[in-house]
Amino acid sequence: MFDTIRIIGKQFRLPGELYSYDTITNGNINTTYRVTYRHEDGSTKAYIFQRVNTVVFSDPVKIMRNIDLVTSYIRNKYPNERTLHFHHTADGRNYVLGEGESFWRVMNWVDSITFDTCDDLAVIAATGEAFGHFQNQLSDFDGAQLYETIPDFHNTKKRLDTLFEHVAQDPCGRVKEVMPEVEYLSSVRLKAGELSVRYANGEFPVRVTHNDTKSNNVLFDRMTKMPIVVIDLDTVMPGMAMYDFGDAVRFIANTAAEDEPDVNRVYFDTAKFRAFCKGYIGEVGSSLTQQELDSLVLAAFSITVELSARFLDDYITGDKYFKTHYPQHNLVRTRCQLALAQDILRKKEELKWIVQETAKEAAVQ
Ligand code: GN1
Ligand code: MG
Repeated sequence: MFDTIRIIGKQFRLPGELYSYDTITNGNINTTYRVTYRHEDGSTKAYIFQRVNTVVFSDPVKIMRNIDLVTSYIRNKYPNERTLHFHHTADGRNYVLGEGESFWRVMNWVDSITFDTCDDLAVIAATGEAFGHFQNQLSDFDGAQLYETIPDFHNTKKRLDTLFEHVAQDPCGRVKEVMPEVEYLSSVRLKAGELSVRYANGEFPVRVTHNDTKSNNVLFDRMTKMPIVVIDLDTVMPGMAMYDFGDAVRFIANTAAEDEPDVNRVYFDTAKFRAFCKGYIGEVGSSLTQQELDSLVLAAFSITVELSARFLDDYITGDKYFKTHYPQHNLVRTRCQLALAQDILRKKEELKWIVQETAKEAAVQ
């Protein structure tokens, strides 16, 4: 790996000598390294090297163009804010091809911390602010310029349709192990697909959205615990604002990890939800339509069901999409997300009330 990284770094003309690297393990798709170079005077500089998964992202050159468009737009509009900085080759490309058609990009490493799980309500509110701010930053960016990285990425109805097609085909003979999960998903199919159908019918504004709003996609300052920048721009595409909200709370308000094997530990934490709402609605509340606001809780449920359907689909079709760390990893993820979805449904009236109260408070401030 050392040699591979050195060859890639050379093409980006990084100064100094390659010194060390380690793997960053929290992505499920791309492969990410933190790489350090040492300069002649003994100082060091760190970078993020990323090998893009070209099975999932079939046209990564276009993704890099999207990222370029989005980051330069934000840089021009907010010159004093931190944006991601990607390196370029001598001929001006922000990527290089390595051995075996591998696709690499390099960005500056930002000294920061990220939160996979978090109990600090102030940090959760700040995460809401960061994603809300990201949405505001792109509120007048023309989404038509963007290549659609993965079509129907958050089309929950289609995700469920695909799952049930694969259940019928049962390509790996695993469906018999997952009948309770399939039955539950079948019982909530219509409800979970509702917002994506209404979006396709033009009932909600088309916004430019992040589409992967896990809390670990916000970099925080180690000392102040304030957000520095939103990362992972691979799936920035036109979409529904409330799905960004929903995906974020799915992740941050879970009392356990996304792949917690003991479903008795999996709950939707209403205090964390309230904290995220405060940050997010405080930022974007005034620009959301009433229909969007009214759909935030259903979006949280829908995307949690969507994730369980995606994990289950991957499980029954042979674990080809998400990285797995043990044989039943996708099934464990499925069950965890289903437990979470059920809890969201149980608490939905309370959650809707929290949204309304937060929106009222944001409006009077
Ligand atoms: C994938 O690789 P990562 O962690 O950024 C996935 C998201 C899922 C997430 C679940 C392109 O994101 O949609 O929500 O795993 N990204 C893609 O952890 O499918
Ligand atoms: Mg991602």
